[in-house]
Amino acid sequence: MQSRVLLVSNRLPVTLTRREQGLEVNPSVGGLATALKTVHGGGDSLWFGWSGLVSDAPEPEVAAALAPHRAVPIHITAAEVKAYYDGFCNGVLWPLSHYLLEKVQLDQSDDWPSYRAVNERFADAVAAQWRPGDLIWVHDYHLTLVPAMLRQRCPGARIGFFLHVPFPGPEIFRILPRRAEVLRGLLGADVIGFHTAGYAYSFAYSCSQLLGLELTGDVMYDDGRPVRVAAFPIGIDADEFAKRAATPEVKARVEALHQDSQGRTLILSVDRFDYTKGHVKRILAFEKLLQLRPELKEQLHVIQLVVPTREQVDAYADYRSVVNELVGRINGTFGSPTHALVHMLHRAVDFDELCALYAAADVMLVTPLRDGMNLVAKEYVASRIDDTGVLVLSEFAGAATELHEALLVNPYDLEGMAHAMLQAIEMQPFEQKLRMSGLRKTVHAGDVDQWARSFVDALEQQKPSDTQAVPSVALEQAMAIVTSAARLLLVLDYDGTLVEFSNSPRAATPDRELVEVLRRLSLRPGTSVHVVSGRSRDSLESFLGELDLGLHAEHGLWSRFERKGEWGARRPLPPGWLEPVRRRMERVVQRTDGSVLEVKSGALAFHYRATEPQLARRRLEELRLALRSDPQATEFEVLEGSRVFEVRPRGVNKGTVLPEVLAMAPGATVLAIGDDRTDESLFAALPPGAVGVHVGGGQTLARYRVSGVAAVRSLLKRIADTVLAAPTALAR
Ligand code: GDG
Repeated sequence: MQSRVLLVSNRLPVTLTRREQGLEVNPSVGGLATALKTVHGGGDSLWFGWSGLVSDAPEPEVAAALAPHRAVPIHITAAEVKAYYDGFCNGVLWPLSHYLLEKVQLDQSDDWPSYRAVNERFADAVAAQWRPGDLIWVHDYHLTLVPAMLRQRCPGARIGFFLHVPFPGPEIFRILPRRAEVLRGLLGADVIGFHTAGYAYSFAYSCSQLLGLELTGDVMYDDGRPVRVAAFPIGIDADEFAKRAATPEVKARVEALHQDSQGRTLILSVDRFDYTKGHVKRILAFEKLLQLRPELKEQLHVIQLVVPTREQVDAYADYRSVVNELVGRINGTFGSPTHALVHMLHRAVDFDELCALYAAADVMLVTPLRDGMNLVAKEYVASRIDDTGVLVLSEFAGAATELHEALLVNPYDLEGMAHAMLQAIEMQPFEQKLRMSGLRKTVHAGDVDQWARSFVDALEQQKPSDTQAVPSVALEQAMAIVTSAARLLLVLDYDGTLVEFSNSPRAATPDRELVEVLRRLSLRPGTSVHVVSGRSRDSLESFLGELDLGLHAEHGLWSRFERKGEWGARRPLPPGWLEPVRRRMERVVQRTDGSVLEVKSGALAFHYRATEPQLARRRLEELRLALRSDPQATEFEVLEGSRVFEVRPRGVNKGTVLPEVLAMAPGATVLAIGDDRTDESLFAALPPGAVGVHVGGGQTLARYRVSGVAAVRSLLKRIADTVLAAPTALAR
């Protein structure tokens, strides 16, 4: 890690408390502070976050108390604790990320404005300290808007975001009314990290479904800027747990715990007292086990360490009373005056005590209903230095994707869980060893240093986007030539260039702003405007037919050179292969939700913008294979554009239009703009000196690049606004 890192998270690694004698500073409890120890430990980093104190304005003494910890406080008001923290973070995003829809509180109108305001405050504070070369690493669901806010404030910054909770399935995420803002906020980052590939996939899917963005490999282009979306499973400081477990102090505590258990099997769970952690189902499953095997009540000793959390949020209070009642019921039914079966410890313990509990427990139950990763599972494994013990792990914890040798359970299946508990209790030492040694290897190999390093490396490697790499000065110079040219020929693609993509090709109609700029350009002296599109004649005619433009449909198969002019074809039509291929593609569309077949006179386009990406991938494979072996395959070619799979006559491409339109405007300066693979043939056919502009990211033959439709329109407006002082009469 070479660069200075600015860490940004809701809470700081230290917590302040007001005492009579002044401010007291204590380390914050929780995984994040430990996880980022290597990044914040020795180096030249700064950490931005809330100190835990409530205040209406920044307080200089708070900043002074935190300065030695290289921590920068973000003040939070009492109203914001309610609306931002308890409300939108923990009343909406937290339950939604954990699939607990009945707990999602969407009825508080202040929550979102407060969430946005606090995110703004974070972004302002970070931007004030950011220097070129710094890396910014934002953490978790409290701050999803910060990356985009920072991108606005420091456009050249390298920004990473890591989500510690699950990214829910797209159909769950869609419920969030502010879903698009949240996605846009995250997309301000260069690297977005998740615990598992599954969460990364859900995020990418949501971006595709809600914003129309596509993931290629692990990169998504947002307005031309590459955003890497990948899994970086968090680890723990495994060596530290192993080292502590071997100390005489911890060993003595383990011995004492064994004595307390009087030879019984010790079953442990450690979690914040949070409804996602699955206490209720776990206890019910345990009750089932006792009903199944009542004799076990004498042989077992259960310790549940429940760490107080979010005590102000209503849903938590209800949850706590349900759990406490259940434990009372079990102890009442199965316990005896001398042996309370289930012990609840309602407090945090110190690190040695935690290691001792891990090292003493014969069985560890980690059974959350959903969990981003779950560090407790990994900590238990790292503490089992003699390779004994059994981990029972929920398949809905991110850790389950790595810890294959655990006994995986579905926490909603009480009977299944009861059986897994029994299997764990009865597991023979040789099997324990086999499983635990495998788990320990995994946990040590992917420890927290490796996690932090791999994320920071990914961020450091992220090159500035192509958009930024192309010097805007160069495009400026080219535009100066374009706007001052006596004769100007504009050759423009339509979808993705002049208008944004929409789920149905029919819906991408030109808006008033576009019609107006094209009209002004068409009237501009010395200027000819041609739109070259993959669309059909009817579609172009209905969208732009009233304007005095050259229109070229089906990638140049058809052309109309002036308003109300006749359309002429460059090839005889229809081609013989069209009908059988159309029937085949129609059958595919019938079986593919969200897809549309566009039938043109000489081409067929399978649009799958609204199709579930994996299904689309399967259908494309099927089509590719089928068409490759078509008897008339030499007559047509397949062109894959942005969520469109097009079959068209071989040798017809947008570039074939150019010689004709150039002949009609001899000596003109050419400006060609396009976003898609189909526009590359246009760029390839440009004469020397022409200005080719590619819209968005990815490889291109064009010499210049702009970020998106809005940027194209602003170029076109500039041309329309620049009317030459002494226009020459020109052939148009
Ligand atoms: C979020 C995600 C993800 C607990 N009790 C005591 C104590 N702890 C420590 C544990 C562990 C941490 O707190 C809890 O981490 P988890 O991962 O289990 O759960 P969350 O707090 O929900 O964390 C989660 C994590 O972020 C990291 O990305 O894994 O999925 O929900 O480190 O040891 N520590 C001490 N005494 C206690 O009594 N000292």
